[in-house]
Amino acid sequence: MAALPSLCNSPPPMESQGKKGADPRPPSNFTDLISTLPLEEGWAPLRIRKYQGFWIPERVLQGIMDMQQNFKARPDDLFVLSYPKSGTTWLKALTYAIMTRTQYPLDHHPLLRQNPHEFVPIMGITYAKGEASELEAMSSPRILNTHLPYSLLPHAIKSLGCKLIYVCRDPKDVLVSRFHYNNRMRPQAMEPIPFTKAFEMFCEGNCPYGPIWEHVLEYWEESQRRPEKVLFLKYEEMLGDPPRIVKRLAEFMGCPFSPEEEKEGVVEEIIKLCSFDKMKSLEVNKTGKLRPDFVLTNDSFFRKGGAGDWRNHMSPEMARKLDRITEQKFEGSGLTLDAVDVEAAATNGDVQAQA
Ligand code: PPS
Repeated sequence: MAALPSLCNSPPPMESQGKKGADPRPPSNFTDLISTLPLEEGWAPLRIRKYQGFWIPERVLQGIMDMQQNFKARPDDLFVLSYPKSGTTWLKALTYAIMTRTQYPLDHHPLLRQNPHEFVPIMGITYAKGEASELEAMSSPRILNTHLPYSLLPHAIKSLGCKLIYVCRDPKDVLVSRFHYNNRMRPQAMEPIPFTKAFEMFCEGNCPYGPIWEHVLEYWEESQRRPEKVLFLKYEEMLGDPPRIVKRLAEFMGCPFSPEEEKEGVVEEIIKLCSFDKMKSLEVNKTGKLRPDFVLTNDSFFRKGGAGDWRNHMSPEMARKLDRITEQKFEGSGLTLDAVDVEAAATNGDVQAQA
């Protein structure tokens, strides 16, 4: 296999990175400010607070404020960004597999033993835990993740011109995914959130990291301004043509597939390794947990996959209402969410994530 450019040569997996345990630096104290921010409790057990225009989970807010002030970006950092439940886990697996493809045989890859979130840390949570030193201990090039909108990213990420990859998804499926994920977080004694209530909160923008439309638009506009630095992907396009997206990702990351790799089927191997069915079937993703204190097991990241599950949750009127909001918000931006493709595929049943 041909030698790869530097970005793809040397990222060690998280398993060998950094020390475990709390950061000796005390996290900055922002609690007074946080208690004054507007609060939404409808997604209990999550509490979300409106901070700089977006609803951020309270449990990570202090970490995010700390990160905004103190995160030290490196020019070769790569960021995986998304509105939650839009395909983050998949994109993490793909970028990590692409970047490390010459270090590990794909049939013995670390992604077969650990969840993708372990290789691409969620920065806000790391800061909230007081473990920022773990990020500093990672060797370059790092792949890092946050659900923050573009306007709330630490300034250094923008000023250093780091590469950003954003994935968006049909808001109707994002809502359905969030609805199930959130209900799994609830203790048994708590009634599930009724879907109609989740729908209302989502439409109002009162949803973790919402409003979704502003979140998506900020990255879309930045991708139009700086296409060489910001890659904007759609989950439905990833489902529709994984080889094209995987090649596009590798090019953007600075480590395109060589003709030999393409001939050897490396692209297809990566797609298979990161596919929904493969990831869901792995023991670590059936029973494992990201951290002992995390309430959910890893299987909560692999629910159903695919596009169109909103049909099983929403009336046509609800879907039309949500689509209308999306159209109005995106009007004039040049962004569409390929409703036609999804519609067409949905008439033949849901579009399923590839095996
Ligand atoms: S999170 O919690 O924000 O990181 O969640 P996120 O990964 O963004 O979104 C979860 C949804 O993505 C689906 N998923 C996948 N789809 C296709 N291929 C792969 N490999 C994959 N991995 C996860 C997952 O099933 C969630 O969607 P729903 O609709 O709930 O099934």
